[in-house]
Amino acid sequence: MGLLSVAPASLAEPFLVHPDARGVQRVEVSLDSYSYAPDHLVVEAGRPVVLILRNTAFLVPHNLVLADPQAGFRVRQEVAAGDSARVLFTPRKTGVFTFYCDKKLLFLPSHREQGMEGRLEVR
Ligand SMILES: [Cu+2]
Repeated sequence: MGLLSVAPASLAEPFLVHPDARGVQRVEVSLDSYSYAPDHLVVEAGRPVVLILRNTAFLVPHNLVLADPQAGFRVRQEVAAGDSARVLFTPRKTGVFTFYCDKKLLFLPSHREQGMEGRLEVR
């Protein structure tokens, strides 16, 4: 186990989401405790994006919050442990936007504070 190393999430390659034949940019994102994979998505502005969120954690509910109404996002999607959910939006503005999980148990740091954060890069 000690010999295997995994790159920290923040060093992962940006994941380029390619539009399908209908122009939809569909990507599956895994939610685990406490990370997203991939955690750096690159999409094009003006085309619909579909995020398929899969919570692969054991027992721990997670969510994805991506809020910037001017840019076309007003996402707040809960995903129960072992469950999946689908989110659809069309980014209108280019830029780099942060998404995160705001779950938190009393007295414990939030999931975001434990590293559950990612970036949506709109080109
Ligand atoms: Cu979480």
